[in-house]
Amino acid sequence: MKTNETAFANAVEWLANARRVVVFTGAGVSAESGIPTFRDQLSGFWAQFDPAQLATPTAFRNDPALVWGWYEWRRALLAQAHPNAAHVAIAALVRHVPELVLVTQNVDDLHERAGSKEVIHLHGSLHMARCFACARPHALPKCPSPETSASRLEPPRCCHCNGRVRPGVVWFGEELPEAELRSAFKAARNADLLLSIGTSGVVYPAARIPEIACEHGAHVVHVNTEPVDTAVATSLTGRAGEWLPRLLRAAFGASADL
Ligand code: BJW
Ligand code: ZN
Repeated sequence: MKTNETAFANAVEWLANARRVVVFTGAGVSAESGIPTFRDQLSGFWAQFDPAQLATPTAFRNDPALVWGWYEWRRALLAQAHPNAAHVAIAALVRHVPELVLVTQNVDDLHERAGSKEVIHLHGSLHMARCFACARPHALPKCPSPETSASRLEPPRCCHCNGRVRPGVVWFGEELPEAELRSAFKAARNADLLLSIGTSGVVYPAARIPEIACEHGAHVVHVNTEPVDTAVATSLTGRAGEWLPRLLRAAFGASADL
């Protein structure tokens, strides 16, 4: 693997000359905003809860109050969170490259709150809910302040069919939104630079996006607190909130406008 210095110099040059950039983000981009990631050993959601118990349609069928309570707790946590320096740098990047496509696996709205427009959400949103039975959308009330831990909560009922309301996110075994996935794959095929920020890259089909970009000749740069072991991509090891502003300033100088 290349050192951070060499990797950084390469990343700066690629970014400064890039025409079509894809930024692909995962839970790590929101970690510095206080939103737990999924798979970090100490703080990740999965360290406390078994994902198979919470992020599947079967889990919701078996114990809707457990699942709804967990998502409401996360929604409350998000309401108190703010975009961090990584979200801000990504939002600023659009002013410096001819084409930028932002694709996120996250169900939070921190990219939008930092100023990014047209964010492709592959795994849905915490703010969209729908009926588990008839799929009609359901408006969510303002969320309560977060308790110290998630607690059980009965989901609301659909006003059309009285079915249970479920979170508008993509669970394991469910299809990703077709148009969003198609747009993301297309952008990856056309990219000359792909920045993969704060994702473990283990969940498919989203994890295909950096692979596709690489297969089509793009430079791929991973920014992650853990070293990303890859022969073909470049890896910047450390926090996204530190690397991204540095990268923009080095590529675009004072006009980086962060
Ligand atoms: C920092 C940092 C800092 C920390 N700075 N970095 C091929 C092979 C094997 C299995 C499959 C396959 N294709 C499909 C599957 C099955 C499955 C899957 O991928 N399983 C694998 C886990 C094995 N995929 C699916 O089921 C998908 N659906 C599907 O394939 O449907 C097919 C179908 C076809 C026809 C009919 C029906 C179906 C759906 C996947 C949905 C994923 N959903 C979740 C939950 C969303 C809702 C919610 O939020 O609760 O999405 S799971 C969870 O993982 C969430 C995330 O978006 C996703 C990715 O996680 P992410 O973002 O990478 O987070 P972490 O925690 O893993 O990583 C964080 C990283 O940040 C770490 O690396 C840290 O080091 C780093 N970090 N702080 C920089 N400050
Ligand atoms: Zn309904």
